[in-house]
Amino acid sequence: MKAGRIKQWAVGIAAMAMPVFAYAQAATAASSADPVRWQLNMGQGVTSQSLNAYSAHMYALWICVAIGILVFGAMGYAMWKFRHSKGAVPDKDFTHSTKLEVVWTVVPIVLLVLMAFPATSKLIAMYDTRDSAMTVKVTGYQWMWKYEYLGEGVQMTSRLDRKSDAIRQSGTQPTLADHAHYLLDVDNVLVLPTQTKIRFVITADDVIHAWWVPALGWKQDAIPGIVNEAWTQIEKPGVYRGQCAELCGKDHGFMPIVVRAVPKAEYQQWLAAEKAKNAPAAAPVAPAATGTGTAPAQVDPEMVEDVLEGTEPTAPAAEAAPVAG
Ligand SMILES: [Cu+2]
Repeated sequence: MKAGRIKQWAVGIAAMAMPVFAYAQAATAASSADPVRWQLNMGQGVTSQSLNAYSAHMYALWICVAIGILVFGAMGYAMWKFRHSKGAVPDKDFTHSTKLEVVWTVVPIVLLVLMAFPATSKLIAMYDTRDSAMTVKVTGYQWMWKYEYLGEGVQMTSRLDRKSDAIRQSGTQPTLADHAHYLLDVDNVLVLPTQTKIRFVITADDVIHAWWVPALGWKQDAIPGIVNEAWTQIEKPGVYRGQCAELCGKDHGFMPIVVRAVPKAEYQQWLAAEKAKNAPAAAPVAPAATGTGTAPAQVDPEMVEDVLEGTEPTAPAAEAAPVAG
């Protein structure tokens, strides 16, 4: 065999072995949600939805592999067995075979039905947002995200981290050493509890964006005037990164998403700390009803705390306000 022929065979065999490499990689890729160098297969993610997507994908892939082996095997066999040098003569009278036509129509239909059944049940589960323990409202803006923990009074905006922003504006080509997560870091991460069914309501304020974290297994459009739903239940703690997945303007590539999933207890601590941060430092206690020009009285922080906790009634305004003279 000539060198060129050997090379062709090598490339062909390597290409056919791709699914096997991808399969072999699956075990290592599962330990991290971040993509790895030379990763061939999709990630398995950290939710039931992402695992569903992964298994549907592998199911279809193996069907494709079987079809590939059968079709290319039959072609290879025919080309080898009935080659010209061995005196093979083409059958010039053959036009069609009804039997074969039925087979190559029915077999693909059966395969499609076999794939559609599990895919449909997984898709239905994906849209079932019932019985969620909490709701996070996600709003897309040019070019950042806003997260509101509904009913908790906690909200934040999340935009590209300063370091990525500085690098991108400097025009230099960053290396992994400059920034391990260049353009995939934010100032405020979305903190979520693990083992909890979380419902998302997703919308946008200006143009269409899409909220996408691959490890969660779905993406959802964020459309102005429309509220889309999605849900997740993250199985293991970790940091999961994503990006806006809808071309939304010149800085579309600079509105990453970072989810930090933590155990439930840690999430409660974080939530309490956020609430304390958001609480007004000094509630305005009974301001003077009429403008007397006097400075407001010094507020007792302990009393403010009691008022916030509801153990101390606020002083009636009439009592605190000095009589205007
Ligand atoms: Cu966007």
